[in-house]
Amino acid sequence: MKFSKAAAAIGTLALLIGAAPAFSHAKLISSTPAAGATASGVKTVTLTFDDALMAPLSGLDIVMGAMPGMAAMKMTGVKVKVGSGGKSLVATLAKPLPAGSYDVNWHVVSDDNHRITGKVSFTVK
Ligand SMILES: [Cu+2]
Repeated sequence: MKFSKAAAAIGTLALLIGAAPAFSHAKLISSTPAAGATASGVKTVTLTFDDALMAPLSGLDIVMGAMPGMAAMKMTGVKVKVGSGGKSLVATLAKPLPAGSYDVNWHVVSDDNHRITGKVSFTVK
């Protein structure tokens, strides 16, 4: 009798925990260009997450990879905003990215206040 009450309590607790994640940290779902892709004429980079982002605490840098005779270089003139719907970061460049390899280093904060970071790499030809 006691055991089944305890089991019932644990079952209820498990249900509550299972239902709890109203707050969760944001996960990257997709990007344009996609990770590992080779693209051309890239003037916009979009990262799409599964959760609404806090705009003041979310952003990204686009870094052109090192090439013979040239160190890695953070691209300037990049405007970053949270896209309509609140779940994406949209970076707009003044001109299309030159040929090279790129890392997009991103950081986002969503409703659980956790700062999540990651990297998306792609190539421009
Ligand atoms: Cu979190």
